[in-house]
Amino acid sequence: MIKADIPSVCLIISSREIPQKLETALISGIKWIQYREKELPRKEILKNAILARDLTVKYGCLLTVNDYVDIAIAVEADGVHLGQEDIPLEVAKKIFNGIIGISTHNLEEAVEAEKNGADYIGFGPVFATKTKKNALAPRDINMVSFICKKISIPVILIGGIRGESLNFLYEKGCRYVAVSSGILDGDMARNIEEFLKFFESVNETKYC
Ligand code: 3NM
Repeated sequence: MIKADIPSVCLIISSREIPQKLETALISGIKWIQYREKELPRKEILKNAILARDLTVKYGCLLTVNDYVDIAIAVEADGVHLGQEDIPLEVAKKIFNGIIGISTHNLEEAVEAEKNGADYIGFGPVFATKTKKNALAPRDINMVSFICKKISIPVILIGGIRGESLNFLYEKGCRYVAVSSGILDGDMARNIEEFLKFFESVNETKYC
């Protein structure tokens, strides 16, 4: 996996968004979906992951599954996203041949994930979020910036990111974001356009 293969914008959805909001997002041009479900039994998660896989294939979009390597394998997802409490990266690598991302919240975790061969890291929360239960406090922005520059695999910033945050975050070194409420709340098509256009324009003019 090389940096250029990962889309700049990942939309995080739960089961509530499957299938209607998911399809709206796909029609609006989203190229990376993470399916993240913390509440339902695994059987239900599997059913929804199958639906999400069918739709994402139809629209040529990457699908990563949060937490569950077995479900990612079963639905032939492109990737799996693992938290610090999930099965270790080395074990996931043995059984899953796809993109593996790791959630990180400090420099130590970020360096460790890169060293162990993660394809990308998530880093956050950058801002306050209501989407994640028991989220940590927003990370120091200088630390966010340092991580974006120090880590050489893609650093996907997460937590409370909205369209209007993008200029600020870009200046701090951000090249990838994972977003839930900042896209799902309000006019999804308009929000997605704002996110995609931002990264299109910076990739054309400033990215090196
Ligand atoms: N993980 P929103 S913050 C799923 O800090 C998740 O690791 C986070 O949703 C972390 O864009 C977060 O609505 C929530 O804030 C992202």
